[in-house]
Amino acid sequence: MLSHAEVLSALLRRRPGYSLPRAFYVDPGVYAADLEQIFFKDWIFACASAELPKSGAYITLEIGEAPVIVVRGADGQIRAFHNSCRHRGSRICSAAKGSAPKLVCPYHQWTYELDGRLLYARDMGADFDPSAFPLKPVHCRSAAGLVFISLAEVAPPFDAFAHMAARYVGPHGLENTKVAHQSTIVEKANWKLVLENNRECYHCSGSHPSLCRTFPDNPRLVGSSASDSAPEGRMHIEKCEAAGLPSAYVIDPAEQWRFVRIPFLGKAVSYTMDGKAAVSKRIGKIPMEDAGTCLFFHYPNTWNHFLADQALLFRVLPISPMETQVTTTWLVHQDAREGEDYDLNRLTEVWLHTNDEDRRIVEENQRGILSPAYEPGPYSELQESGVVQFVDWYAQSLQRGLTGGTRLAV
Ligand code: 3BY
Ligand code: FES
Ligand code: FE
Repeated sequence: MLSHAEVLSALLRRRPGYSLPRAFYVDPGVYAADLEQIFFKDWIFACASAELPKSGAYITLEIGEAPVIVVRGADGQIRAFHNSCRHRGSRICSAAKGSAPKLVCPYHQWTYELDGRLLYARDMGADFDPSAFPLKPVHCRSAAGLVFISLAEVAPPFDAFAHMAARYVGPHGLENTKVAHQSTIVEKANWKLVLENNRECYHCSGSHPSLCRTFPDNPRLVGSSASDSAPEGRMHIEKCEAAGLPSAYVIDPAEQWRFVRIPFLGKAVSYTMDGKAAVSKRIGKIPMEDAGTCLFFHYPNTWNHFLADQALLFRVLPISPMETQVTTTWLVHQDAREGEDYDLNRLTEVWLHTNDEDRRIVEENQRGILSPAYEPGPYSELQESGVVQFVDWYAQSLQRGLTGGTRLAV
């Protein structure tokens, strides 16, 4: 297990433009540094606000070993708390999601309001002051219906991102959607292999027959940068912007997040086997069926697709150095009726296949990296510039964290 100093030294010695040395994908010391410097500090995508439709609706997630509960209060506000009772520390909610009028600890029934205040604790004596034992809050912000949390003492800035999310995602009206389906899988691979795989389509033609019916695997379209985009991408952006939909490639100055709207192949309008819409009711205020897909990532743990008829949200959470949980959520208009406005199988089949294909790919990637023969290999400049961008962001973030805040050039 590498020490922090050894992780830093390995970072400084890495070869840019090449995959990372083995330790970054397998070592518990690197994993601990990833959690401490990235997952415990940054904004982490938790859920859609549509997953918490009413007061008392909650979801739980674990960031490393930190269990968190995200819950909608009686006042409609979404808040996040450490999912650890102020009595003797028991987890309060164990289900992945649910609904409860109060948060009741299963151990000795200490009972909390949805805003975290301790309401009731039996037989604690006359001088017991419940107000001294509220649930510990976790920073929680929503942007265009996407809920992010941060375990940092002082949360990083959020406003610039929220502003851009309002422009690009706002028109998709996520607040007026509902969950049509959610799938959670565990991939036996380091979380960075899951992200790296997502940031390229070099593998798409060889692995994703269903996705490739509608999704262009042209690297100049997939939105790695603004400058070298393909003509059909530029035309699509012009058409959508003229219709009032922000679509041009935009990336955070720190390169943590990016938005861009790209077209589907040919006449396709959605991720279905025949390319036709999966849901007859469009979401939000999308003015046309062929708006393509708005691609959004926010490191370290989410990428998303916003279409005219659905939104697809992906949440990545590390479980251990070589295990990662991936949750996919399909959102459709809240008034869309299953069986009438959409068929669940048609809506989900392409990405259920694609996720399983990606799981196999990254698991094989992990197995091969465990080989004593593994050494970092070169990324394709044309096909894998998105991977280079992610790995550089990761290296800078980790380096900054390990050196106490100084951002060093990669
Ligand atoms: O999931 C993504 O965002 C991209 C598009 C399809 C596969 N992957 C490269
Ligand atoms: Fe929660 Fe005792 S640990 S009530
Ligand atoms: Fe893939």
